[in-house]
Parts: sequence; structure tokens; C-alpha cells
Amino acid sequence: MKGTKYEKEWGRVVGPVTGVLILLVEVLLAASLCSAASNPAIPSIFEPESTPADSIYGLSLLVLAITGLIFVIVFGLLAYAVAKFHRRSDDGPEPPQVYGSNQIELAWTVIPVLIVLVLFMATARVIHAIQDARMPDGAIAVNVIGHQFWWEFRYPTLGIVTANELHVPVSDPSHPTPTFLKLLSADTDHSFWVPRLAGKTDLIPNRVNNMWIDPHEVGVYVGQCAQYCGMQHAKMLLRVYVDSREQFDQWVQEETKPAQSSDGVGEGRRIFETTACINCHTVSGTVADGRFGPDLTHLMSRDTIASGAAPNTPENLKMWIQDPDGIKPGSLMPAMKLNDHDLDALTAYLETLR
Ligand code: HEC
Ligand SMILES: [Cu+2]
Repeated sequence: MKGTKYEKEWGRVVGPVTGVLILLVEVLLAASLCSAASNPAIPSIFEPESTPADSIYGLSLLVLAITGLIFVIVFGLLAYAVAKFHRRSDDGPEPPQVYGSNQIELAWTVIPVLIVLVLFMATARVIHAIQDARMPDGAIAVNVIGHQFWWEFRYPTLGIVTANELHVPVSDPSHPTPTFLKLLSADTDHSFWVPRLAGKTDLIPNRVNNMWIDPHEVGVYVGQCAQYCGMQHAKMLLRVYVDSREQFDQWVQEETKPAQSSDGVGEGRRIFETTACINCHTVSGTVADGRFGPDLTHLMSRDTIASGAAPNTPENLKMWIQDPDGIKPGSLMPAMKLNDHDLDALTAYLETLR
């Protein structure tokens, strides 16, 4: 009869154990899906492409391993205790009660303290290595200014002003050309986060924060404002274009030219220059010198408009100028209420801003 009693008990345990196993398999599967994602549209911290992101990735693995081990041990002991000591019909007297064991108390104090110490020191090392890195010669400097709900990028040494799409050169580890970002805010708190390139750093009014990236592979890396900053926070997207050195130099050359004065769009230009547009937007070499909205001097060099909210196509441009809320409800650009003729002319002019 003994055999059947054991079988019954196993039956009770196997149910929960299978449940836990399925849960673990699911967690692992989700993790492997995240790490297998080579799609650039999925910004995964498990695919670092830059030194700060790399260090954070290493640290995350260490923390995951330690906490995972703790989870397995604690959960194993718990499952064991539940299985072995659950109430039975033939329960005898209470089990022995243990009070004031120095050994046990010492163990459960010292071991956690050691674990926390290891986690703390590993984290402090990574923070120090990232935050106290020196800006080497040849590094690119960019001032990043967070606005509701778009990003302004100013390259003080190159004389470039652009928005939402950051261009940086690829950084060969043997000849590093990192990009150092100085983070500022024009209004409220924002946070710059491109998971494959670096950790997130806030942009805070009246405060200067710094971060740097040294991307090892060319490509586009996406990110997003990671601090709730208002209505359109979710459409405050970020794109970092990591260019080869030649591509980057080419881009710099294009961006430092003043706005092209094209023929045939004089009417559109006149409409632009006599409308409130110029109070909020800059087009270098014209009367437009507003800084409330993105610099439009080289608008057409960007793939998207409105901080990644829409692809930069003529239709979207028109739709945007007519009714920004249609693309980004709550954006801080007013609907300009132009008639169809003016709108067409204006869009034709904007399309010459290469
Ligand atoms: C009151 C200020 C204001 C006025 C006036 C204004 N804009 Fe804007 N504009 C903005 C702001 C702010 C944004 C950024 C919105 C966002 O992405 O959330 C913007 C974005 C844009 C963009 C997208 C730029 C990009 O790279 O994402 C274009 C194009 C644009 N405006 C054109 C115009 C034109 C043309 C006019 C005049 C007909 C105009 N704007 C009038 C504030 C203004
Ligand atoms: Cu924001």
C-alpha cells in the first residue's frame, strides 16, 4: 500500500511543477525572441552595438544570472517544502520549533549582504567607466535639446542644426570616433534612449547631462523619449543614423550649405516667409529664424517628419501643414489654415529644401 500513497503525493506535486516548468520555458523563449531580433525596428538591449550599451549588457547578464540563481534556489526549496511538509490526514504533533539560532541568522544576513555588495560594485564599475570616460580628440560633439515633442540636434563645432534624426560616424574600436552628447531641455523632462547604443539619460531644464556613444556598425538605430513629457510623448521617436566615415563627411558637407534657392517655387517661398511659419522655424539664408520648431533648412534630408511620426512624403507634408493634429494630436504646431493653392505652393517650396 505504501507505493500508492507515494504515487498520490507525486500526483499532487507534479501538477504545480509542470506549471512552473512551462512558465520557465516561456520566459526563456521570450528572452530568446528578444535577443534574436535583428530587426532594427526592435530596439533590444540584448543586441548592443556601442561600448556603453555593451557594458550595460554585460552587467545585465551578471545581475540576471545572480538573481536567476537565487530564484531557482528559493523556488526549489519552497516547492520542496510545500511538497514534503504539506498537511496530511495523519498529521502528528507539531514539528520541532527552532528559536534563536546564531548560525542560521548569521547565514541569512551575511550571504545577502555579500550578494548586494557584488551587485553594487559591479554596477559602480560600469557607471564609472561610462560616465567618467574622457572625450578623445576626433570625437563629435552634439547638443541635444528636448522639446515637446521633438529633438533638436546642434553640432557646435560643425555648425549644423537638425532635428529628430541624429547622424554620427561609425566608430572603429581601433580608431574610436565617439559622439559626445550634451543633453538639455527647452521645456520639461525628456529622456534620450537608444537601447542598442547606450543607457537612458534624462534631459532636464536648467541642467546639463552628458552621455556618449561609439557605434560599431553602420545602420539606423531607433529609440524614443523614455520620460513621460506630455500628450505626444509616445510619438517623440528617435533615429540615429550611423554612417560610414565617407557618408558622414558627405552629410556634413550637405548640411553646412545654406538653403538652396531654387527657381520655380518663388510663390511658395513668399507664402512661407510671410506666414507665421518663420516665427517658429529657421531656414538659413532667409528671414525665417524661429527656434520653437525644427530647423527646416535641410528638411528633405530627413526620412521622417514630426519626430518619426510619419514618413517624409509630399502627401504627409501637406497633411502635416494643414492639420498637424491629424498626424500627432496635441503637437505644438498650430494648423495653419492655408487654402489649397497656397498649400500646394508652400509644399512645393519645402520640397526644395534639400
Ligand atoms: C507656433 C509655432 C509654429 C508655427 C507657426 C509653425 N510651426 Fe511647424 N512646427 C512647429 C513645431 C513645434 C513642430 C514640431 C512638432 C512635433 O514634431 O511635435 C513643427 C514641425 C513642422 C514640420 C516638420 C519638421 C520635421 O522635421 O519634423 C514642418 C515641415 C513644419 N513644421 C512646417 C511649418 C510650416 C510650413 C508652417 C507655416 C505654414 C509652420 N510649420 C508653422 C511649430 C510651428
Ligand atoms: Cu519627451
